[in-house]
Amino acid sequence: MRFDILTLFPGMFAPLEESILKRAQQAGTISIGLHNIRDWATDRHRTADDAPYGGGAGMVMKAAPLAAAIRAVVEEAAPPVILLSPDGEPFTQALASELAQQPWLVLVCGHYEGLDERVRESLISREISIGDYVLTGGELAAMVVVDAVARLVPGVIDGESIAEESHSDGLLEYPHYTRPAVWEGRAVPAILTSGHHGEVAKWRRRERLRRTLVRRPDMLRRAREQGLLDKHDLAYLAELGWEG
Ligand code: 4FV
Repeated sequence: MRFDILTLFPGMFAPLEESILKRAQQAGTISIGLHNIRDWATDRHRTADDAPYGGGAGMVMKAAPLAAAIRAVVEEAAPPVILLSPDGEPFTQALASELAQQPWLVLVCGHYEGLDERVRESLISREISIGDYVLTGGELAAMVVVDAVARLVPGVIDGESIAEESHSDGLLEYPHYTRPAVWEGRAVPAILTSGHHGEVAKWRRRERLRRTLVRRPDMLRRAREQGLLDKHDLAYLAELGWEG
């Protein structure tokens, strides 16, 4: 899978050169291209932003350099051109899974007050928000999207660890433990050292239900509506006092 990122601050993307994403790039499973929008500014000062028409604080990213950058990167193809912005559709695990089916994504990082609306209208095919708060720029949001999508690309991390993780199937994750068996007087739940794999799986499912009930009851309602809870789940949740 290919990611192309358009930004005024290509130096902000070092986190994508570490750990799992670094290995995935070395293996050729994913590739990431960084493009400095300012390289497409044609004036002597390479200006990529200007004062807003109608007045007001802050600066707006100029249409021409950004449009030229997008057209240069997508060439004749038509990959999704995604703007990271607080006005976009909420980014979720489901959306990450959908995007991971794409062979190529182009991500546009806004900065300052945002982009000239005419670029948005003419060249942006989708807008995604990573949360209802305002960042100084779309760069961190772009890295969040690349990280969450790239790890779902087959071969980047082993499928088993994706299967039962939070949000993968509407529930939060079960708790994890590793050696030592007792740490500061806190013991690992005995079931996990019992060797009864069936019982361990049952315990983990119940932990996922209990934690989701305590922390995100909204997700439980959605999981039930989506038919993700079986009769054992519903019986256990009733035991926990869940009225549904
Ligand atoms: C953002 C978000 C975000 C808004 C103005 C960049 C900033 C500046 N992007 N999810 N929340 N972007 O706050 O994606 O241009």
